[in-house]
Amino acid sequence: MDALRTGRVVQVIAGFYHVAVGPGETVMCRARGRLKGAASIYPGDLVRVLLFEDEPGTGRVEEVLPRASLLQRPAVANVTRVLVVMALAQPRPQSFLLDRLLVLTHLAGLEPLIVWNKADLEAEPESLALIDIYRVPGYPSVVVSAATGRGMEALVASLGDGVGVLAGPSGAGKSSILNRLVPEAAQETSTVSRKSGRGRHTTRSVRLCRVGDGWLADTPGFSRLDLPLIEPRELPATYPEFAEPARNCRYDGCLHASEPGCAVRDEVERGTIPPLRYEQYRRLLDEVIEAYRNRYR
Ligand SMILES: Nc1nc2c(ncn2[C@@H]2O[C@H](COP(=O)(O)OP(=O)(O)OP(=O)(O)O)[C@@H](O)[C@H]2O)c(=O)[nH]1
Ligand SMILES: [Mg+2]
Ligand SMILES: [Zn+2]
Repeated sequence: MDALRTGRVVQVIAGFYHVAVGPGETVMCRARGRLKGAASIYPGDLVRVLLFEDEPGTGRVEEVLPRASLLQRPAVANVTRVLVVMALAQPRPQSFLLDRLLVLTHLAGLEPLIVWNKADLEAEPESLALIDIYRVPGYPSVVVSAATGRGMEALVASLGDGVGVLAGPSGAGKSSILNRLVPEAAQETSTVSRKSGRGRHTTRSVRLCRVGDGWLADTPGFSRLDLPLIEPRELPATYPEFAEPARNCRYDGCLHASEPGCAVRDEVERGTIPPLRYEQYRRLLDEVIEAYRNRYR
């Protein structure tokens, strides 16, 4: 009798679904006819799989269990945490890019973990100061080094039994962190890039790696990041440290820009909200307002 099991889709390649059905046990599956179609099953999905006993290691996806969330770019289902990786040095951390990533994470309804990497290197004082500036309730953070292994337990602990994706600029050390945690992943990555060389495949498929009790996926880095089109009033809600003071702003829907009686600005003056965070918020707000104004163009 063929057995039905629940598993986690860890990779999707050319119509084949690699499904982890037990510790170290992955089966290659096709999907049942009615589930077919490019967009119906994603890495991170929990699925019911029929294991073919006469062909060990293979099976068929019978059903996709209800999905808690679907992250776009990279398309990963059921993500519970976005690990936003920034190097403390080489390259220097980019706090405005970090803000964008944090806003995007919030808009996707997901929890971030700020990962300050390359702690083994000497960093500039302004870079190190960011660790404190971003110590905001709702933004847990860890200081790590993929080179030495420092801080890796904390990172794994924050993942728990959930699904995490590594996000961040190119060169921050996302792949290095994953390789540190999952040495087998390193081998595969290096073979792939050696083989494909310069004419690299742009559509690299996402793969979830087992990390502790959870799953972690690498993503390609970037140097710029646009926010989706949102209404300006949606932006302040993505800043956790604004939530409390915003209740005391004189006007409902205060954008904490130049409105009179803005309690968020009071906190900035008092120093409880770091000026850098606020100034960058204003820059991002201007950008959002501008994009919103031009939305029909
Ligand atoms: N000293 C030091 N170097 C690191 C550390 N982590 C990564 N690196 C180096 O930084 C460079 C970039 O690391 P990657 O892991 O490729 O960075 P990435 O974020 O995956 O970059 P993309 O794939 O381009 O997005 C490599 O030369 C790594 O060896 C670290 O903790 N300490
Ligand atoms: Mg990488
Ligand atoms: Zn305000």
